[in-house]
Amino acid sequence: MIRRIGFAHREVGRAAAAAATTAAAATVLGVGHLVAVFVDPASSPFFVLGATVVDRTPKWLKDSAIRWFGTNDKLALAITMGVVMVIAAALIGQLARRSLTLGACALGGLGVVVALAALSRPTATPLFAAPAIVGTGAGIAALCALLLVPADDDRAAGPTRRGFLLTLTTVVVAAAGAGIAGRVIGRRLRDIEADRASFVLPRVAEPIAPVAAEMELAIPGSTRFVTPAAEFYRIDTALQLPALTRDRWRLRIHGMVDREIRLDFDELSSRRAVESLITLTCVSNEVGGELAGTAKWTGYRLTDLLAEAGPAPGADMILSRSIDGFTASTPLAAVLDNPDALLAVAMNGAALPVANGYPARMIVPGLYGYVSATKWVVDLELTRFDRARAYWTERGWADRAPIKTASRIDVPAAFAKLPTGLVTVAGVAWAQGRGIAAVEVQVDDGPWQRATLAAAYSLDTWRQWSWQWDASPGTHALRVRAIDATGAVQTDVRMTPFPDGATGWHSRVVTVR
Ligand SMILES: Nc1nc2c(c(=O)[nH]1)N[C@H]1C(S)=C(S)[C@@H](COP(=O)(O)O)O[C@H]1N2
Ligand SMILES: [Mo]
Repeated sequence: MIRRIGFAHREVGRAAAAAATTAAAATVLGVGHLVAVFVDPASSPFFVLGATVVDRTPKWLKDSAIRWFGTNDKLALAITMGVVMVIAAALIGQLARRSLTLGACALGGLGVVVALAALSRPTATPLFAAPAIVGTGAGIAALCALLLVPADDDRAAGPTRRGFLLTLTTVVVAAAGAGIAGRVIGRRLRDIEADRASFVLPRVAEPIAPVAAEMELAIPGSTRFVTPAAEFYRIDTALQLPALTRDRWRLRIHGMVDREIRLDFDELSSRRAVESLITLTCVSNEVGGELAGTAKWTGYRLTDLLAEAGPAPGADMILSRSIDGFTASTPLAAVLDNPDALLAVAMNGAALPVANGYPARMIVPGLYGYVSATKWVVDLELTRFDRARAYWTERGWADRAPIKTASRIDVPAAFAKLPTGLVTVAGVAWAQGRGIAAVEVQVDDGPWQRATLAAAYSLDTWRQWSWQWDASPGTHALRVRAIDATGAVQTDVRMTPFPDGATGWHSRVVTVR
């Protein structure tokens, strides 16, 4: 005798339905993350969603997010996304409670949206859809396991609580397990830290001058002349750091050139290595902000690499591209014949940290990072400003972005309470390409007074300054401004970072008693 095996919809309450769909959504993400290990880390549904949100966020919201959360903006995004997903899953739960088919269709629909978003990532291959599709399949299966019971099972309408809770726990543990397994296997497969550890610093034929003692004022609380790699600011659009090992790295130089060039890391390493000490600055740095740092970069002259390709007449832009799809447009003139414009492979005598571009990045003195400092760089296309745009210039930021003169008070701290008498006021000032000639400090509406400058290393590095203040009781405003080596005084006109860098004098209020 043949018995038809059927299933019946399990009757659950609102909360249980929400829990079931949330567990199903977690399955989509967990299983998707595991599958992504074998496709590409960037195809993981969670990162696809995050990266799509980052790229589509309107500029004003992105700026506010950076202002509110600073460098925690990525954590804030992850939490917001998590909350939105739980709410969406709970809503689908109410649908699934009435009709499992409708619930499964809603989940499947979202899966298709994520798969399409994955396919439109800059580095996508057709396989990028796989994690979302497989993950969604697993999510729907989990939902069925939770909301269906065998039809002949008279417990369907009876005391199903224990069975449900057991299945729920199993699904949540399996989803988390898949996600964690994805992370662990992913780390093993692309053990980027092991790759970094085996990096050997290239031998530099002519080392640059060392940093002399007079360049470092060593005032407690004030910025050090060379920024340790671990303290270097980090700004990029990458939610997940690219894990690009040296053996998989390739550089292609193409476009308006006589000969297209392709290099692997070994071939790059056979070129002549050089060093330069450069202060890198982010255009998003607010007046008094911390998004600048100085490091010794080791690498290969961009002008030498470009000469191998032979830029065609008429080319005026290098469009550099990162493995993660980020692009920057650098004026060719800023690089040609500039011995300090580098394809850098090391920072302060060690391999670049992964967050700062391992295994290779661009460094061009005098230009804000978004138009010059592409990390994880794999492609240089020679083109023209009237033909191409880059990640941020497409979003309204300036095409040409030389770094503006800036000065900053590091000590005393904002709103510090100080004893009457001698107080050391100190900080840094930069005007890459021009050099700092003087720094002046003003207390309240008093006269501008010259600070003492540390010795200059080069025009392209910041300079420390300090000033002894005979502080009298009361609340005072300290203000700083720099004068560059062309004689231009730093402007007091307040400008926002958008579209080409903030201006204005940095000031701090302190109380003396
Ligand atoms: N691939 C990639 N490279 C990038 C960016 C990015 O978002 N992606 N941001 C640029 C910006 S805006 C700056 S200021 C510098 C910052 O470099 P750092 O993180 O090493 O300090 O990197 C540049 N290179
Ligand atoms: Mo930046």
